Amino acid sequence: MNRQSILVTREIFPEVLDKLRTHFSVEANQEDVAWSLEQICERAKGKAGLLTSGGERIDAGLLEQCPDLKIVANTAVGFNNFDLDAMTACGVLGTNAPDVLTETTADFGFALLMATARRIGESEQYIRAGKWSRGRIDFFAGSDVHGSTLGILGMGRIGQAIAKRGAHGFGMKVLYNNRSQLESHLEQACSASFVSKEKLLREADHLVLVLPYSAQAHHCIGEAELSLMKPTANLINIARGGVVDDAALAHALREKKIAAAGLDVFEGEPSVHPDLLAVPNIVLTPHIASATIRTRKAMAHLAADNLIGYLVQGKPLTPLNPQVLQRCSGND
Ligand code: 8YV
Repeated sequence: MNRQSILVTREIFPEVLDKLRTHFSVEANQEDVAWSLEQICERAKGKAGLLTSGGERIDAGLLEQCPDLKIVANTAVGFNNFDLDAMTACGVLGTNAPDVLTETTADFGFALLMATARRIGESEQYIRAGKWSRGRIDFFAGSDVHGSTLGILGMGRIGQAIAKRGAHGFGMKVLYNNRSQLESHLEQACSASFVSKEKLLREADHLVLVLPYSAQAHHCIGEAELSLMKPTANLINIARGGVVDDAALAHALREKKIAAAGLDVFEGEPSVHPDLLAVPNIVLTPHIASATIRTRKAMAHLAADNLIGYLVQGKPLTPLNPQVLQRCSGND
């Protein structure tokens, strides 16, 4: 029997590749070097499925060149690399990797919040630079986390998991803003109150961004929004680069319009705006919020299971555009 062919665009765990190889003929990038879009396009020709890491743009241009493509499985919960309308129009299913990373990512959001509030990055660099002699009374004094006001912009699964940590672990007052207000049992579970975006900006001591990227969310934190925040406030971004105007943020940090920032995601990553690198009151990490071995394995297995589920059994686990499935079964 002719096996269907799939392409794995980025390095992945060998056990996941082995699982895929029991069902498919697999071409895989196992080098620690990302393929360019042109290389992906060339290699995707004739493939029925792609397993992507989350940064590869899947748009009409690629789809046009790959008429055999049936599914693209992202190893990420975010899927702003997909032009989902174009995929649906071409009958290509998109899947993401939700749930398995929720708690791990929330842990990291909280770690970044604490590192930012307590100036852990700056003080570590100070020691490494051999500068430590003695400390004044306000030596690396930061801001309290316990008992403060936690603001969350984007109250999906990860936002709610961060809210629970804040409310139940640190006695924080939790405010949130989201496209829509949560049902009251969900609000109660994380002791969170829905407020306007303006009130959130004005009242948060620690503002965590967890909203999905979309054209509407582009630069939803820019100069105007930063100017509403408290001068003592901290901003944490674990959402997506582009949600924050990085140049405006660097300016606000330099001018001490806000106290500090913790960033895991950047506009144009892996490049980082040079002005952000020049300010001290910032903690920077390279898009690792979901990166524990257990969770990254679970994400990769879920993406692989989506490919197997759809191409072999006709049942993907986490489809993003189920219209494609209905269309397929309608055609049978
Ligand atoms: C990374 C994420 O994109 O799931 C997401 O949306 O941002 C992260 O988990 C993922 O690690 C890419 O492989």
